[in-house]
Amino acid sequence: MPGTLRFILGDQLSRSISSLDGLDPARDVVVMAEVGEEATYVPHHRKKIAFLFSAMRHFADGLRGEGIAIDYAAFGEAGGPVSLTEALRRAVERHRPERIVVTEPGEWRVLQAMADWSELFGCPVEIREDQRFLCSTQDFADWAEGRKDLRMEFFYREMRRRTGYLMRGKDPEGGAWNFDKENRKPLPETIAVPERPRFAPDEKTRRVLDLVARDFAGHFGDLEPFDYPVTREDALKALDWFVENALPRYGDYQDAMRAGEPLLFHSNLSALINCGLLLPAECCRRAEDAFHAGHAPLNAVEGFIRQIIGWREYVRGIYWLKMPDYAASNALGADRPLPDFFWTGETGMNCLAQAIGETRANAYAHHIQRLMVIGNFCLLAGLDPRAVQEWYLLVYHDAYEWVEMPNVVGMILFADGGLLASKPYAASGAYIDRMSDYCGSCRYDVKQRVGPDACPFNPLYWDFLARHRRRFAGNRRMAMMIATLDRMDAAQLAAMRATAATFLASLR
Ligand code: FAD
Ligand code: DLZ
Ligand code: SF4
Repeated sequence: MPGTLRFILGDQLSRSISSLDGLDPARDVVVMAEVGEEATYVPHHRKKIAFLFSAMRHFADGLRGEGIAIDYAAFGEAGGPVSLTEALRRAVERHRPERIVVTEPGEWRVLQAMADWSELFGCPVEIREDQRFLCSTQDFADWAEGRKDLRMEFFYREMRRRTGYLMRGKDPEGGAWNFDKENRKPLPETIAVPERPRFAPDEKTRRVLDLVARDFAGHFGDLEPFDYPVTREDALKALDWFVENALPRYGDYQDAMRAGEPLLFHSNLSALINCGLLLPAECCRRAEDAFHAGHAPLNAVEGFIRQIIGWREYVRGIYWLKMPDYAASNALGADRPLPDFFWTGETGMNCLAQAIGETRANAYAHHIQRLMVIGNFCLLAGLDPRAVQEWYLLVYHDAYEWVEMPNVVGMILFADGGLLASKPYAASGAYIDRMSDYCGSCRYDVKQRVGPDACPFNPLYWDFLARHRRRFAGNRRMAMMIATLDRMDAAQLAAMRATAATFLASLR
């Protein structure tokens, strides 16, 4: 008797995924497919493709080990499917199921494709909620309904109450919801960064690395060395390592940067959470336990939990609330193409060379590098939001549109006109100098604002404010900066704007 086809996407690698609920091993078949369309709709970083293909293969083998029938299309098999829809069509032909079950996808374009599946295959398709998220898209829409202000902080408090993390009855642990002010320390030279565990590729991963080297040679980024976890077991080890070794200092140095240290005290768990090898709830619970055991301080644990039940859930809510129009947002009318150095990392600006170089090498940069170095540059230089979205979506191992787009459109570019951020995250070189050791070995001088040796962030910052003065004049959170701009000597401002123009004209 025909059973149910259960289609699992590459970022749905959780044993508890809703599409596997009620699976009958005697009748059902799980379908998974490595397809060119997903790997190339943007040309993803080679490490990201290798990570996902390998994690998919390990996950499928885990299910096989439970006696579950798997229909798995490996990439590059002769006549293999090129798209998710094509993969499913072939599986339907092979198995003639009575229905198809999927979990809602992370991207709007894939949900659009799913909407056609039932008619296309002549078979009922059930799209189930993704219960790995702690707030459903409907709950988010209900929360947003009728609110003028959709700030993350209000949403986050609701989520703390709802999950009970770090709560003492009705009150937040420590008497405050947010310890962000305690999470902005520069990292003193005397503090060493702990060595990370490396997960050496097994045979299965080696085969995937060969495949990616052969078939995705033109894609961005270094493939080797590859040492990221690809199994649930290793993902749990990575979580344990983080909680034990890095979480205690995560809070204090969350915003810090140091040359040659891509991870500092960050978790590097985002790709594991986003593809399903770790669940957001279990990461929060482990961090909370570390707080109660006296192993990690409140500013660290609150900061970590806020990123996950606050920012992560919030950006997903915004994405589904505002798509499809959100993708085209461009409130500041930015249109400059991406400079070449976004691909090569070759620029005299040491902070950008470090952040982009590490992105190339690792498919990873931590939040402050993404936000205050690369993002800040994109904002001040007026880079085209569509090009910036595509870049962030393809270069990071944790990038899917639901999380990348609001961070780019709303957080770094202010392209949604202030829906997500109450003011643009714009900063001059002084911020980067305070939070990093990058400036000391830069060819530019962070103290100068005019001329060929001036740190480009300085003239770009004032040029940005001057360009958008009218828009920001009414924003109370920008009042101080606008007042400083207005007090500035006209000749000095003109000289800075000329320096900015010369710099921008030099970008290729
Ligand atoms: P940690 O600092 O250890 O944080 C813990 C966890 O919190 C992360 O693993 C992640 O799951 C979550 N988190 C933290 N900040 C955010 C945030 N702003 N939005 C959503 N989740 C968050 N994150 C992605 O997962 N995918 C993306 O494609 C992505 N694109 C980004 C683009 C830009 C322009 C910016 C500014 C941020 C982006 N982020 C993205 C958020 C954040 O930078 C990464 O989640 C983080 O750097 C991942 O490293 P980590 O696991 O070491 O994070
Ligand atoms: C990112 C990605 C890549 C590179 N490859 C595949 C794939 O071959 N098969 C698959 O099922 N999923 C892949 N993914 C993840 C999808 O792009 C992701 O599921 C959608 O973007 C929806 O979030
Ligand atoms: Fe970056 Fe300016 Fe510092 Fe150079 S001087 S590292 S460009 S902030």
